[in-house]
Amino acid sequence: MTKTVKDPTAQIEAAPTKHDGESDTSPLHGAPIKLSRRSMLGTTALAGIAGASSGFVGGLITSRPAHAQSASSGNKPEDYVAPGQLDEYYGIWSGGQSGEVRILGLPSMRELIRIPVFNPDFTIGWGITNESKRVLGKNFPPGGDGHHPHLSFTDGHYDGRYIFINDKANTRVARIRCDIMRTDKIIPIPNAQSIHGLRPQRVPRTGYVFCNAEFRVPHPNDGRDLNDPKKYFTVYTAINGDTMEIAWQVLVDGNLDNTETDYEGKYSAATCYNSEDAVDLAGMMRNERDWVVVFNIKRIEAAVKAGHYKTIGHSKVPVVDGRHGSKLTLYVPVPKSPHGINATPDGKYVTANGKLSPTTTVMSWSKIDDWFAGKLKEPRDVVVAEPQLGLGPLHTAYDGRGNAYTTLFIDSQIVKWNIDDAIKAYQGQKVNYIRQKLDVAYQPGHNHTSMGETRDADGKWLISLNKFSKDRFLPVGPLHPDNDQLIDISGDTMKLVADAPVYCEPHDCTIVHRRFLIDKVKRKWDRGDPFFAETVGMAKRDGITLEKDNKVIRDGNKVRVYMTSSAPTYGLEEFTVKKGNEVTVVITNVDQIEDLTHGFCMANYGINMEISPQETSSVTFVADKPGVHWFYCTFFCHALHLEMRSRMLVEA
Ligand code: K7E
Ligand code: CUA
Repeated sequence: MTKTVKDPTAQIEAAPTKHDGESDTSPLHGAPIKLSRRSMLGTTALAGIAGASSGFVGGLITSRPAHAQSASSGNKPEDYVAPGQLDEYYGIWSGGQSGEVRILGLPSMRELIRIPVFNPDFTIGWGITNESKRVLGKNFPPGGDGHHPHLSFTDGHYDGRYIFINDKANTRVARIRCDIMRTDKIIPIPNAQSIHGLRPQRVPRTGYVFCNAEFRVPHPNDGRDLNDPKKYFTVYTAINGDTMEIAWQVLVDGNLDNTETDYEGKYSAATCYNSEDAVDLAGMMRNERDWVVVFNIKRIEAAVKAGHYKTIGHSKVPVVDGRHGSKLTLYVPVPKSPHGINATPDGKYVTANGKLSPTTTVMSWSKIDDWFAGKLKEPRDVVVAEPQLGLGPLHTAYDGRGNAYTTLFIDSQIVKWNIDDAIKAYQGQKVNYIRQKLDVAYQPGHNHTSMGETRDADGKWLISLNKFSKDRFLPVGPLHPDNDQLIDISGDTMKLVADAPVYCEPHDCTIVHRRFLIDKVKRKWDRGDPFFAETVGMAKRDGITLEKDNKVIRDGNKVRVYMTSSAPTYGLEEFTVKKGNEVTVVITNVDQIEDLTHGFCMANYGINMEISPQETSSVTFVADKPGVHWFYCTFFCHALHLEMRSRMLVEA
């Protein structure tokens, strides 16, 4: 992954946002706030914006020339990581429509590895090996649309156990083990369509993994009520992160978009952009306010325990009713089609970003406590600020020093603002809460600060995940890469440091200081690893010791071929099967040396797999082509790597 040097176009716009004299009193809450002309877009204007085909993006972006000048001053750029040096941070990147997760090093932005999750991958044989098929399931769809990768927590800190990610395309949630950086569970979510928002419980630990079903559908969705949208619903889901079983679901009003959890283990919350229950674009934008749904975890658990739930269709998952009027939920009206929802690392607040409103709504967790305790009258009483930030606020990240950084999709900027000052302004004080606006290239969706979704927010780096790169890179055809920009936020002003093109479309990422992961990551496999335990069990039943035996077991039409790999040879120089045999090849890499990976590719059989040091990998196929088939090692492992090959003889 390449990067460019400092961007001299990085602009610091004089704070605050200009108020150009239009003085509407905000219709959105009681506190009178002067809104600029640009502030509230009417539905008509929004419809124009939402019409992607209208080319609004091209219209709104001022195309800047690429500045590929070198850092001739001799100063090392802030993101410089010398050859042989390790990055300070791991970046956990969603791979978007690729269905994978990518691990980057920060600040260098070097891509380190890819973790296939919902997608087949020929490099390691994901979707080919038996071990990966056990994770993917038998008839796995060809891919997935991952948006939100998040690590597991213990007491609000990353604990280095798991990464969880959603699949919007096929309504699933996956878990990746951090120690081997490999997907170990994928589960479908019942009673739902299109899992979008996802967040692991922070406190006391993960615990639950909360996820949002975005699309409203009939329940059960089996052909009934097809054209009766009033009978469509969606659900909020809590997964047990340890077992990857579904704990419970909550029926909600409206749809669900993004979700977030608190720092006390009491609540989670989700944004809703379609309170109208509409099935068309104009309808979904009709209301000036949609809402944030807050879920009271203890009350939901109690309701499930007391049996106050139903089940839907064939699913046995308890579904409690959290629609309007329920004691389990709180619906906070929030302008307008809110999208990203992000808790502050001090544990006090959660912000919902307006998307179609220039505002972000700041809610207080302790006021949410008060509301559930019956001490507040109106749901809006939990709101403590609603700063006006700019056009198209989507996601907010924090530096742990009281500042927030919100992406402005339409303005193509990141706005830095101060939370306490925004609260004072909401109370009527004359304070300027905007600290800086920085142009990004172009149209940011998510952003993320280093450690910013944990108690350990360190305020060093900010990533802006931009949806468009336009002119920033060499042209590579009509499909452009996205542009992830690295921004130094350690000082008083944000400084753009690097451009990093990425294959589309990583919606989201997390930035983890290496101290939380580096010692958890294994450099070679344990022979007892559960990832291939089932294969080990099969070998045991065949009387095979995987680490030393090279043997062919014939079992009717089934043939099991066990062999070792040790640079530069396989344990067997040949094996013979009959046409039509179902062949399982099991290879154990007995090499002990770190990084000494072998591969197994069967020529003309569409098979490749990786076998890293001390790993056992297996693959099953039907020997349907008679003749000589060489199998060879695909990972360069030795000076005689090309010679690391043997034969499968298939008798006609
Ligand atoms: Cu904003 Cu799917 Cu997180 Cu995209 S979502 S940007
Ligand atoms: Cu083994 Cu190349």
